[in-house]
Amino acid sequence: MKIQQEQIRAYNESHLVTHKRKFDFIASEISDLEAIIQKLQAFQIAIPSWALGTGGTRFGRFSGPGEPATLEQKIEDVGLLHALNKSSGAISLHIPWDIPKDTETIKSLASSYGLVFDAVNSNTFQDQEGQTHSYKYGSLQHVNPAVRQQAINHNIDVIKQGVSLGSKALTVWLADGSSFPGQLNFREAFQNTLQSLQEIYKHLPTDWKMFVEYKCFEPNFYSTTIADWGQSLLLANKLGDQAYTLVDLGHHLPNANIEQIVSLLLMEKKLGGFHFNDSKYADDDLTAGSMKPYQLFLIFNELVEGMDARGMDHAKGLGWMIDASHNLKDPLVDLLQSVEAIQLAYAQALVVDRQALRKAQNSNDVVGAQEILQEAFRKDLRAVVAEARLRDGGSLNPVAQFREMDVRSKLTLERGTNIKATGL
Ligand code: AOS
Ligand code: ZN
Ligand code: ZN
Repeated sequence: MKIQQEQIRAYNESHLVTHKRKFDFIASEISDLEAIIQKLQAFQIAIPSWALGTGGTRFGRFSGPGEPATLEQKIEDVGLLHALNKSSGAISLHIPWDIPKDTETIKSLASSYGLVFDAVNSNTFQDQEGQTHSYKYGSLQHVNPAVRQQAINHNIDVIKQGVSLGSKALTVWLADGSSFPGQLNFREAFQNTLQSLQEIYKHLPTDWKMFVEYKCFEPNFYSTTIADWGQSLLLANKLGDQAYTLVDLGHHLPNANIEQIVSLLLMEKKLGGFHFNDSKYADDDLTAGSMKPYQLFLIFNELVEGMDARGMDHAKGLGWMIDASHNLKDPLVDLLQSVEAIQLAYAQALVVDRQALRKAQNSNDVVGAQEILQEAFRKDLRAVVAEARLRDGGSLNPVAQFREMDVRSKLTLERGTNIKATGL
């Protein structure tokens, strides 16, 4: 199904008076609001193809109705999100969960919804049917060179698929590591991983990036071979200018200061991008901003500050992606909530009085600095984000409109129930 522009216009029409009242109020409090709205309009966040169906946990999976079963339907789903929020204009594919049979048809389907293809993701954390070697004991780190070669070949294949789709980046996330002390020679595992990545790197087109994702634990419980930003940065530095660190917000040990990590990676020109999500415990993959909205704001505060300092285009400089898993909520509604939360954090970071903050920092005014940040964080900027959407032809309230239109029931009528989407 497609959401018609007329349906969005009609919805907005009936909510315009309330919106205007809220917007005019907040507008009177913010200087250079027009520039902020334009930045919000330009900002796009990629939707992961694996988050469009119900993920499940290791204890079970409860299918949701009307889930997408094919790549075409996943693209249709992202098209629905983008029609409503005008900020989800890209999709990130996971191969081999998504294999485009006919790239040209897939590309034109995507562009009919105004979508492009963001980073492609390789998968060497599962065995695929017909595969010669198993990844049970790792992939790019494996003690057996033949297994490493198989994983390298897969990544090269993913790059090729990505090139034909118009992607510009490869995201490598490895489950490689060990679950018991003594199982692995850390140094050898790291060096094998580096050499394997170097081989893959040679096959990157010159206008491509390689994102090296890190994760502190899981599925391995003793060591992960790329466990933290230090290890990822070490690899990215050794690989070269096209390699970057990817920060997934859920991949840190408890209470890690992610905003500081972000700031330093940006300083080193090694921040590739994000997998946005939120968590209470570990890699919970919950809705962005649902647990620690202040942290999300502080991360954006560093991004705006660091990118402005280097004259980077906020909208284009990094890979902005969501990585989420849904068990309870409708995946599409949850993704709308995530995008909204990310945009809100970005908007809040844009209204920080940077000059005053610099002044407070340089005069060791601890209270002043805190007040400046919290002043921005506590502003209700929802109407500003809504205004940016409105100007782009999106819905004033994507979540409410999705529910009001009962989009899921319509998808269920078309697709049926009890579908197992490929992927998580
Ligand atoms: C896994 O924990 C990572 O977040 C990866 O980004 C992974 O590829 C993605 O979650 C899909 O499995
Ligand atoms: Zn991730
Ligand atoms: Zn993860």
